[in-house]
Amino acid sequence: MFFHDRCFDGTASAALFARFHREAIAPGSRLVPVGMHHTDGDPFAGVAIDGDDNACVDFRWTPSPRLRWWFDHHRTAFQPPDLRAAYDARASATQWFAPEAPSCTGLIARVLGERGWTPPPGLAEVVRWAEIIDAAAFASAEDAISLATPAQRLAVWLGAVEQEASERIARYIEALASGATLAELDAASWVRDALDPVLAGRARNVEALARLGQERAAGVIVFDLIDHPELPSPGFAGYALHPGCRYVVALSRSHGALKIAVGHNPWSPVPRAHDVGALCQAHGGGGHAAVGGITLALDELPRARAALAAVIAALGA
Ligand SMILES: [Mn+2]
Repeated sequence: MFFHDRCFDGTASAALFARFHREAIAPGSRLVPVGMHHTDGDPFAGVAIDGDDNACVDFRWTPSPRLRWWFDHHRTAFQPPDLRAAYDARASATQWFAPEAPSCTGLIARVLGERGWTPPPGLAEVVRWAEIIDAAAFASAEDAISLATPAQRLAVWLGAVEQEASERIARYIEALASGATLAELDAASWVRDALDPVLAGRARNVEALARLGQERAAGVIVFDLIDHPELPSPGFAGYALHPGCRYVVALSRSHGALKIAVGHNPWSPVPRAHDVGALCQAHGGGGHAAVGGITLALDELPRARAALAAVIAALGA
């Protein structure tokens, strides 16, 4: 199971589809989750697609005939773009692309629901939260950065867990697929040991971020965190700190990579004028119309800085 790593929607999609697969396709099958990241080039190069059955959720399409199941809602799902023609020509009955879907988890739930399969209550709650979190469907930036619910805390944990990250994220997916609730996972010791320090440091981090955000083009707030590896990418906190901004762009060094995160402020009075995912794609990344990212290797700082400057210029134009 290939899934969008460190993402609430990606992991929720993996758990939901694994549950369906186990109930309806191959009873007793063992799930092996493989986290995927948006990078330039082919993210599947050198990746073995060698399960007895193979699925990819909330992540790019690959033309490998070994990939049977596929669900995605990223506009940049086809890279290079001519893969779209190959996907359309195949017309597979087990692959779905819905760029208008608020979340991939919601897309999977809808497709399977139309075929008569409904998830157990714990996973139904995960679907509801994926629809809210992936589409930033919160009333305000303050609501978005609230850590009042297990789902929002787990979304933070997914982005922050460092030690044995792939094992723990695989354990999280398996637990959700097996019926654990978000509240149970939020209370689990193997989640709390990484989550509690993040929650404790959150207020301090927001204060530090408040000092670092700079308006580098009209309505474009930039957080350059290269010299602050202790700080997380601001996420929705960028909009809470700069309520009037149009876009937030952050360059950070985390999880062994350089990352540029780009987002349109969902609560901005000014409508979005750019396709953020397409802009990121032009520099080796990908994403959605309103949110995107570029992941580069740690030794590519000059390239990352050039991409950052180009993104700022494009958004400010
Ligand atoms: Mn998604």
